Amino acid sequence: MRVSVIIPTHNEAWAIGRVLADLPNGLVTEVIVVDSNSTDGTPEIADRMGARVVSEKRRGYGRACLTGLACANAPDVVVFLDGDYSDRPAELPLLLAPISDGRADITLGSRLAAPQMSGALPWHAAFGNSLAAGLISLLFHQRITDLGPFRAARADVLRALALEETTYGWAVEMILKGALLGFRIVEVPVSYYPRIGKSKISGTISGTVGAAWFILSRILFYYFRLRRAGTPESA
Ligand SMILES: Nc1nc2c(ncn2[C@@H]2O[C@H](COP(=O)(O)OP(=O)(O)O)[C@@H](O)[C@H]2O)c(=O)[nH]1
Ligand SMILES: [Mg+2]
Repeated sequence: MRVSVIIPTHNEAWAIGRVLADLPNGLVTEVIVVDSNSTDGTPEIADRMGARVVSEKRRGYGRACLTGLACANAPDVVVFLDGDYSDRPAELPLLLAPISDGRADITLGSRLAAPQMSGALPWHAAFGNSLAAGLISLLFHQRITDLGPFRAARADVLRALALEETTYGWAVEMILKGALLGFRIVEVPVSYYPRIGKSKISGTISGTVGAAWFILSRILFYYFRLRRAGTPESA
């Protein structure tokens, strides 16, 4: 199984080395670090450690993931992982197992499924993620507990989803479209630790407001699209 790991980074020099060092040997075919304008040496460290570094000057979390996806070299499975060492790369096999066993098309690492490391997720992020996951469970009948960034999917499934969210909507687009198209989404509990370095998203006001808006609006957009599709057209 060819596994490509995509890591978006913006100034993660203190963390990226540990993230790359902890990726399990032998499981990963290629590692792509998609860097946006870091000024702290992140791309140089990633390059020294053997990752393929792709520069994406346009900011946006989803944009970085999409650029990485476009650069991946014939993967069977694509893994998305943050570069801040909050998730543990050593837990990658947990995400791959349901896919390689043929039980899942998409696996989501949930930080909220098991008792959480205290303080690792800011309270508003834990609340927002639980709320969004609850809404998705209710409206899409797709039981999830979190919208975590550490996730994996079959490459052909990702192609079928035609992902296009370039910012915070990335967190939900894969899940909502995956559920609508009937793909098997399986959640696995992962551990989560306080990040190294400074947050670019949930630790900022603009990131928090932007994420809340995009996530909620996308959930409602796809829900109403689902309802329209399920309602016979009136003549
Ligand atoms: N390439 C790229 N990476 C980004 C961008 N914004 C955030 N990241 C990276 O995305 C990951 C998640 O961001 P983070 O600050 O940890 O968000 P948080 O977990 O919500 O606090 C980290 O590896 C960041 O360096 C961006 O605009 N471009
Ligand atoms: Mg983070």
